[in-house]
Amino acid sequence: MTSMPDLIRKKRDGGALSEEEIRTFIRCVTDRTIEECQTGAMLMAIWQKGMVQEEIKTLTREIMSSGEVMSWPEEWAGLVVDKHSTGGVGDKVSLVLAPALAACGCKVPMISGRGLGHTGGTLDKLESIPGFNVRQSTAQIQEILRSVGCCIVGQTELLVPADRILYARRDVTSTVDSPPLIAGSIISKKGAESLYALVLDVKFGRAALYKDMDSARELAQLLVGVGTDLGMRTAAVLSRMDTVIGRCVGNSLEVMESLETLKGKGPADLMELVTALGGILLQMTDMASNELEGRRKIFDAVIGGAALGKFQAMMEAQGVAKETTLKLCSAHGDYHSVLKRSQHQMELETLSDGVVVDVCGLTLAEILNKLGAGRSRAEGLINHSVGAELLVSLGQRVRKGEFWLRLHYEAPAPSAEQISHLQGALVVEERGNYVVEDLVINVLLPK
Ligand code: IUR
Repeated sequence: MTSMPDLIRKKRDGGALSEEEIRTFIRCVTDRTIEECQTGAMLMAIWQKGMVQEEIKTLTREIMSSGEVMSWPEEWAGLVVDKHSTGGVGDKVSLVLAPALAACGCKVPMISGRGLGHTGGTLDKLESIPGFNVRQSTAQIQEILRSVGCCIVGQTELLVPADRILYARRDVTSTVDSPPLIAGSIISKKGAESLYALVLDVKFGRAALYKDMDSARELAQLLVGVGTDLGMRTAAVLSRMDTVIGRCVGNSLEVMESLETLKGKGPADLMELVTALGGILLQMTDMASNELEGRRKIFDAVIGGAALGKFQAMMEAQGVAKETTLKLCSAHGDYHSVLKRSQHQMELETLSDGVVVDVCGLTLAEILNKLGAGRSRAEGLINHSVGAELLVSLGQRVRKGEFWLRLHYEAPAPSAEQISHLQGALVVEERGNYVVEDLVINVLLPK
């Protein structure tokens, strides 16, 4: 058998690893017989030399098989679906899409993540609802899918252990942004959910992992190819991520905005993403004869209230008291008696007259994370009530002194430097001409 230093050397020198060699590497990672420095060296070699398509497919399959692979009742054949997003600011699509798909008859075992870098995490958002338990065993997931149709949970201990180990090592060796490693990590988890169909929301722009559309498209093509190879119908959407999705950023605020959306009062950009991604999944499962019909079904499930009913049932199945879900789901939403509201709010004023031509999502997210909304603070604790509400829209004409942002914060108050940074996120031009750009740019279907 080839030794680990030989395997590392082969990749370091640009060689393609065989199936057997990749299997050996992943087995040694999983049973922890590899030295940590060897894992780091291999990750860096992969980051630098890349992998050919065959290697990436093998890597993904081996990571998937390092733990439990879920199985579903036969009568669910063709119904089990999920979506994955590469991360954004104010991205609450999952909270609306999972119940909307369930309302259309799909089974959605949505395994989500926590915030990463400046991007928010679906699990963190849901944990701002008192009682919501994201830790569910495979048997519990199956039971919730049987009774409700959707759940949003964290990765179980038994699922893809190799990814958990590799992900932690990537984080400390600056090897997160490697396409083969990203594909191996994302698709292995979806493969272990034994999905029939998967849609990927690959974002590009200033607040995304990939800043330009071409590199996002390359990643999307890779993910679609690897997902298809694992036997899932896989499609990808490329979507713009420069500003904020919807109007709210921050965990509790995003839950409120999701509930408003499920009551038919959601922002247009969020609805566009939800219907585009859901429409593709309904088409792939043959529940809709084309994408447009799929979009319409998702739209109706949200606007007609069926998705809200599923969200309420999902919350109860995942531990939230009925009394709480009734307050959240009632027509006028008694949100503040349930979701924690920050001690302090502050409105920021526009500094000049003109047209809003940009609101930088990355700047907002970075400052909010420093104020406690995300995981990047040293203590690592999240303050669910911290966030911001956008009070203006792109293209809107504003007057100097008009409020454009409501900041929700806890003591200590944001510093003058942080406020000035936030003010820099808003771009107002006197004779501004804002051109509305499509949010969803392109759909990649398997070849
Ligand atoms: N999410 C994942 O699950 N894996 C990754 O590598 C990235 C995001 I980047």
